Amino acid sequence: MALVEVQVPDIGDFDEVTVIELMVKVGDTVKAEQSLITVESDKASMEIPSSTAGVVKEMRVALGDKVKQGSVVLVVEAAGAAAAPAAAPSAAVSSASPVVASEAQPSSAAPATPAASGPVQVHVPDIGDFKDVVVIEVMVKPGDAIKIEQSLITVESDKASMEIPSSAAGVLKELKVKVGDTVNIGDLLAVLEGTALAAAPVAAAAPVVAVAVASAPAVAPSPVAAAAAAVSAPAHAPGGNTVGMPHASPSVRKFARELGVPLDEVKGSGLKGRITSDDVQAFTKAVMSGVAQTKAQAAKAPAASGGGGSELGLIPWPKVDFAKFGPIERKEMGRIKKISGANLLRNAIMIPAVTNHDDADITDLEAFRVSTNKENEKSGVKVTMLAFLIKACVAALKKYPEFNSSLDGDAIVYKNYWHIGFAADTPNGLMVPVIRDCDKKGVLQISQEMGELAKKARDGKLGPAEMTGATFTISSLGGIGGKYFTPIINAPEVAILGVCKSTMEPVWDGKQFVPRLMLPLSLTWDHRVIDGAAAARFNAFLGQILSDFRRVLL
Ligand code: CAO
Repeated sequence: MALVEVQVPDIGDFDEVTVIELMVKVGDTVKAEQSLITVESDKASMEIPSSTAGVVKEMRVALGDKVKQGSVVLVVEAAGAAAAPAAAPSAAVSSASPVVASEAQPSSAAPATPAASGPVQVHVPDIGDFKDVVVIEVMVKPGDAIKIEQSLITVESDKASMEIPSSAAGVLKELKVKVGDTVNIGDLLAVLEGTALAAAPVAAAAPVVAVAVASAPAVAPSPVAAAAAAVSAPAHAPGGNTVGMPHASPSVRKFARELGVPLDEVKGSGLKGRITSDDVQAFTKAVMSGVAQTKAQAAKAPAASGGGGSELGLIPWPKVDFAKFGPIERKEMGRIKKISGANLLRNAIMIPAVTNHDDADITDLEAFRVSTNKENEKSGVKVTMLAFLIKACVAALKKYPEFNSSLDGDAIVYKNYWHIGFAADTPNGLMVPVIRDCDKKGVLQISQEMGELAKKARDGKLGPAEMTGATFTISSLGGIGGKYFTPIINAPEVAILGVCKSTMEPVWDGKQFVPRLMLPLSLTWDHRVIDGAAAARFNAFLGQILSDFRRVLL
């Protein structure tokens, strides 16, 4: 198999262009005419296609390199005579010189009426080989004052995108196209109200910035490529045009369109902030995994911000100018707060949740915990009340398995494993690390794992596997204070236990009031799966275990 050097073909007037995107890498199989790199001048960006099919053996250019006609882009091991139309590398180059840049000659079918006043018609100028291009963006609106050469619309074929400039100046009276229309050379685009502004001189009136063409199976250089010698395009730097078009090549735009990705929301990681196909993929993954939202999703889903809500038939969230009432400081919410906010809202709205409050006598357990910690002082592992609670909850979950289940359509899924999540307060927001197989672990091991996971959570180092798979969650505010609260169920779990600070209270023992250390418990449960009697029994059983921990063994 022959090694073929793929070179930069005739790119018209452009002397030296910068490589701004590498679209293939060593080892990739490329098709003839597949785009290999994107280059950019100050006027246009172009995708350079491969002259031959095969496997990329060597890249000869890097990001930021300057290239010109004849520069070797890469070396391809040709896939065979049929796939490599050229007999020799040099011939391959000339056969693959499909670059369309710009052309400056106004089309005879695209006249600009040079009127100083009265209506001025603006037509689609000569756009070379392209037919039935789609309007993908309209950059102006009626009433706008239009300058000569100001871009009016962007059109796109599957190979290139182009901004169509105005051939005259004036106030836009009527726009004859909309997004989604297909247009051809000579089509009427807009009518400008003639003003004192001069109409465009013909030579400067119909420049088209042709952006990026990846394939043109012409054996000879295409006529438009030849016309590129006459480029006099206005300076619409592809990434920095005045209308805020995202900086991306046509193939990336097409890719984004196919996936339904709003390109203006994608952050470009390429040179000069250019959006690459990897960026589009990463954005898609982030949205699919729930890490990010598109603006449209955010507008629909009333996440933690309290916006939206229209789908529930609610009145809109109040919009208040707080600054009117006093000084304010606005801070965007962090990523974790946004994600947990959206989850909490869904869980609060979708689950018919009820909370039962109860108290557990932990006087003896606390005494045992304190003495255990004294004995274990040297081990460095501090036994916490939460670790005892986890163990006690596992016993209650085993006795009342519906609390360790999930709803799946009309079925209840009972889990024969006991992974317990615990809410951890972190500088970035609420996180819920999960301790697995708590039925198989002792209180010491649970305490140790809890300490490690809580530290990881605070350091923002928890992995996804450490936050998933819980069957029941405990949210403890015991170290902070409070009496009772109503925790929100962590779906798809069906119950959560909230714990507050234990306090010494007078408890009637049948003969007298005695001081006992009482722990406030708040159990929230999903009424679709659990009923009130079961919840009361669960709490009572939990209370019994906590007051006499030997019951865990039964
Ligand atoms: N009653 C009284 N004191 C308690 C207690 C309780 N129920 N639970 C813990 N304490 C005490 C501990 O004994 C410890 O005291 P010492 O320092 O004297 O030993 C102190 O409070 C601090 O405990 P801790 O917070 O370090 O340990 P923990 O095991 O109780 O909690 C963790 C660990 C990660 C759950 C906790 O740090 C945390 O983040 N809590 C907040 C959870 C939260 O935000 N929940 C709300 C979710 S809904 O928005």
